[in-house]
Amino acid sequence: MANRRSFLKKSLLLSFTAILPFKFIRAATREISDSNFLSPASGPMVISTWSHGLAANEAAAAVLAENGKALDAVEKGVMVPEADPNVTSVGLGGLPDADGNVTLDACIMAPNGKAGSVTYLQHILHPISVARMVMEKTPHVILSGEGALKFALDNGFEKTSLLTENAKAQWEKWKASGARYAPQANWENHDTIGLIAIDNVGDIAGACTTSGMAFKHPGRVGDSPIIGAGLFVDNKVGAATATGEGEVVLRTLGSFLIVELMRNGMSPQLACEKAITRLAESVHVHKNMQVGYIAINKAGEIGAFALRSGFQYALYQNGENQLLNAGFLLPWE
Ligand code: SD4
Repeated sequence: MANRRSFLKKSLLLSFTAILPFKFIRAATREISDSNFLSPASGPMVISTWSHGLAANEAAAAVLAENGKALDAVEKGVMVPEADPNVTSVGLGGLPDADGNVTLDACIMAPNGKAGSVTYLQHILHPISVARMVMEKTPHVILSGEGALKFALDNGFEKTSLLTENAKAQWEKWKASGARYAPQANWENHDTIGLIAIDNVGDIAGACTTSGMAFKHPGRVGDSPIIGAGLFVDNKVGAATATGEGEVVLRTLGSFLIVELMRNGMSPQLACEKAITRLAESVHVHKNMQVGYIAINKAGEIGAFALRSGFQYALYQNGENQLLNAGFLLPWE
């Protein structure tokens, strides 16, 4: 009954807003958005995907401890796995595409709603910083491939070899096996980093960076650099970020969906669960498919959920940094 009443209230407001000028529309929609009534988080927080998120959280938290901004914190945070050769799914040391080239996707989103992204970028150690520069120095949101590389080089970034001996050996083994590309998203400690931070003034920013799926088709771009798919931030509501098989995150626009569900009053946990169930209902779920989401709302409540078991996330709060297991929808077959 209560649901029906709030649905009617929303419908009435929405049909009414169709004839109102913009200023009034904003006031009306604010009225029906429960999450706007949450009081802001007390103290800084950082949440990120997988166990490599622990070190990333530490770096982000160090920025926040100096009263730094959420935007600086998320960039500094994800730069840690980007530079770590032992993380084989992000930046340096990332597993290459089918041709043996390491190609990187990254995006960043600021509390003011601005966003920057690079896709299919090669030879640059910190794609997240190039994405930030796209946001801050250009009128664009996404730069891709050769154009993104040219932009980076023109702006002082240097070319680096990103293919480590280990990644090269894994690629050679894969090639020698004659295997065709098949998505395998749940390799322990081998996945995208998505990181969200809330700073001391309660502002929210997010960053997401990856080398994408190992041995992917050359030219392939995943969900991670696509605003609304791999990451979405709305400073009034909250933020969400994704890891796992990018194609299905792209087709269901998971991070945007989660933030919209939170805008309509859903908790981050329920919103992550809803996004996973929606995905499982709307795509063909194959036996190696994994997708994980994390989310946070303006009040600092968090959510995490995955399609399958094994998804872990790192949470930094009240000076404590811990690795947690997310709930999941389906067992591995
Ligand atoms: C992609 N979502 O490129 C990324 C890869 C990933 O766990 O997150 N793997 O599709």
